[in-house]
Amino acid sequence: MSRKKISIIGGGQIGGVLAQLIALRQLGDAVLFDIVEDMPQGKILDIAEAARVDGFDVNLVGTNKYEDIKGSDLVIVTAGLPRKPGMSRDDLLVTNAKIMQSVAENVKKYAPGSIAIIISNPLDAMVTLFQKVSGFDHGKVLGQAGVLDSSRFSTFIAWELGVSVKDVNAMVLGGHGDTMVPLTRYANVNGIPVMELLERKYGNAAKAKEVMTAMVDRTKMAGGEVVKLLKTGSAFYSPASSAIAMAESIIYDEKRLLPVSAFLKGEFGFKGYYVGVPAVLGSAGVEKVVELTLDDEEKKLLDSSVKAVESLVADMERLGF
Ligand code: TXD
Repeated sequence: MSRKKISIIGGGQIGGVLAQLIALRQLGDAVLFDIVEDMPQGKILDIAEAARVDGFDVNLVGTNKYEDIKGSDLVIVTAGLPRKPGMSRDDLLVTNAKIMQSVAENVKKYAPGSIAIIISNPLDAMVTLFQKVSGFDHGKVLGQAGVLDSSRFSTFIAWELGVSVKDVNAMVLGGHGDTMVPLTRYANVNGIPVMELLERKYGNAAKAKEVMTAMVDRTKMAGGEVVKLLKTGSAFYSPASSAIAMAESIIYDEKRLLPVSAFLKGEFGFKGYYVGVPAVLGSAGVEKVVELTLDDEEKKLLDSSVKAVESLVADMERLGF
C-alpha cells in the first residue's frame, strides 16, 4: 500500500502539532502549507530532523505553494486566526471566512479528490463555507470539534471519579460554541452511568446533579479556560490530537463512531446544516450519521444549538459569503 498524502493548510500552532503527529504515527506523507514565508519550511525541517531519534520515515514538505498539495488524499484546514482573550468564536467570522474562501478554492483546484477536515473557527460556519466553495460532496467535508469537546468532558469525569479516562465514554453534540450539548445521560464508565457513580459517591441525587452541571459548564467553557491561561492563542495540542483521531479513522477505514460536524439531511429533524453529531468515519469520509434517542430536555438543547449554527451561517451569508 502506498503511503497516503496528507496536506495541512495553515502551519500555525495546530498545524505544526498535526505535522509532528502525522510523522510520529507514520500516518502518511505530509505537506504543511502556510502563507507566511519560510515558516512552514522551518517547522518541517525541525520535525524532519527528529526522524532519526523518533524513528519515523515519511516525506515531509513545508511550502508556500498550493501546487505542492496536488494529489492529497486528506486535507486538514487550520488556517485562520485564533481567538484572543475575551473574543468570542463568532468575532472571528469575517476574517476567517475570507481565509476559508481562498483555501477552499485552492483545495478544489489542486486536491479535488481529497477529503477535508476543517478545524478553523467558527467551526460549523467554516465547514459550511468550505463545502459551498469547494463543491465537494457533503460527506467528504467534515469538522473537528466534538472529538475534542468529548475528550475534555471525559477528562473532567475521570478526574472527578478517580478512574482512568480510558474507561470513560462521553459525547458532546451540537455546534462548537457555548450551546454545545454534553450528553450527561449517556455518559458512562465502561457501561456504568456516570450519574449513578456520582450518586454513589455523594449519597444524594441533588449533589450528583450539581457536580455534573459543573462538569458540563467547564466543558462548554474549556476552550476559553485555555485561552485565558495562554494569553496568546488558543488550545492547540488537543485540537490537533482530535483531528488525528478522525484522520486515522478515515485513512485506515476504521469506521469509528465519533462526534463530528457533519451535514444533516433530515437526521435529528434537521436539514441542510453542519452540526456536531455521531458519525461513522471511514475511507469515504462521513459514511453515516448515527441517530440516537434524545429526551425532551436534550432535544431542546440540541435545537437551540442548531439555531445558533443557523444564525451564524445566516450572518455569514448576509456578509456575502
Ligand atoms: O476544536 C477546534 N475546532 C478548535 C479550533 C480548537 C482550537 C482552535 N481552533 C481554531 O483553529 C482557531 O480559532 C483558529 O481559527 C484555528 C487555528 O488555530 P491555531 O492556534 O493553529 O492558530 P495559528 O497559530 O494562528 O495558526 C493559523 C495559521 C497561521 O500560521 C496563519 O499564517 C495561517 O493560519 N493563515 C493561512 N494559511 C493559509 N492560507 C491563508 N489564507 C491563511 N491565513 C492565515
